[in-house]
Amino acid sequence: MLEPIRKAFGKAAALFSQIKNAPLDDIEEILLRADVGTRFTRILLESLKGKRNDIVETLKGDMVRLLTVPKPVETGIKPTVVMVSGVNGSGKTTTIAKLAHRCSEHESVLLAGADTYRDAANEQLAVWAQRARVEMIMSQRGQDAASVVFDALTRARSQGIGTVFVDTAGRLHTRRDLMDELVKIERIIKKFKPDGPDLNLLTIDARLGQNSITQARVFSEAINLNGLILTKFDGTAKGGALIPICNELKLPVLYLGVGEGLDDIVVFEPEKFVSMLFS
Ligand SMILES: Nc1nc2c(ncn2[C@@H]2O[C@H](COP(=O)(O)OP(=O)(O)O)[C@@H](O)[C@H]2O)c(=O)[nH]1
Ligand SMILES: [Mg+2]
Repeated sequence: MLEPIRKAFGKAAALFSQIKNAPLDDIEEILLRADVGTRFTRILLESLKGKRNDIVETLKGDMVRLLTVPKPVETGIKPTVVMVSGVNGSGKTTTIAKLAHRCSEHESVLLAGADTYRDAANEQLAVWAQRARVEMIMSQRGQDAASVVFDALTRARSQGIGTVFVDTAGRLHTRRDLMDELVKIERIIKKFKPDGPDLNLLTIDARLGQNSITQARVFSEAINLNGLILTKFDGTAKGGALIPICNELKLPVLYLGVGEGLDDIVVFEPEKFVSMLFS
């Protein structure tokens, strides 16, 4: 894999690579330190009992199995709609810029700036839109977020745009009004796409590890999420937390954010991920 990605995995890999030749007690401690969590550490250790030689291979196989959650199937009906939610600072806007940049290599892209809550949110997205060379629908602070999405989808349909990315305001589960706004945005999207957004994604700061699960659950109860993006994977050793996160939420991890630049995102593939952890 590419050097920057190898570097991004550095901290997590430094931990997992110690597993080779380690006794079971040490493996347990390493898994816990990697934030695999007690439940899944127990599951993983169970199948290592009595094994001598193929410990790493067994563990890798089990981890791949635990990280494999079916991914959403896109309908192919244009425009493809990608909605991104998550708490403040979890990396929504940056992630949209990265995905839009990738996507714009093969089709037209429109960004909907539906974060109408925070000052300067639109300006930030606009800077990214320029860098990624994609179109954007701006909004005013305080404007109805759902109406921005409506405008974006109307324009996308009339202009035959390939993919629309919807950037939303960061919110905490304590803010009921903001959670309601997400539900409303989802409803507007359903007027254009009866099944809802093709990708309904939640960004999670990987540095939070398992602590992100409670927060994430509030989102998954309000809207129909179908995928996760773990951001800021660079600079965390908590790579093991992906196992409890995707299993507790029953959602696949689709991408990992590995830096602040436009190209710093990788498609999540369980086999590759696990082999990077042990490299
Ligand atoms: N190191 C690192 N920083 C990231 C990543 N994704 C986002 N960030 C940073 O996290 C901060 C918040 O990101 P932003 O996209 O504004 O979050 P939002 O509030 O959810 O829209 C910014 O400083 C980003 O540069 C990532 O994958 N790695
Ligand atoms: Mg933002």
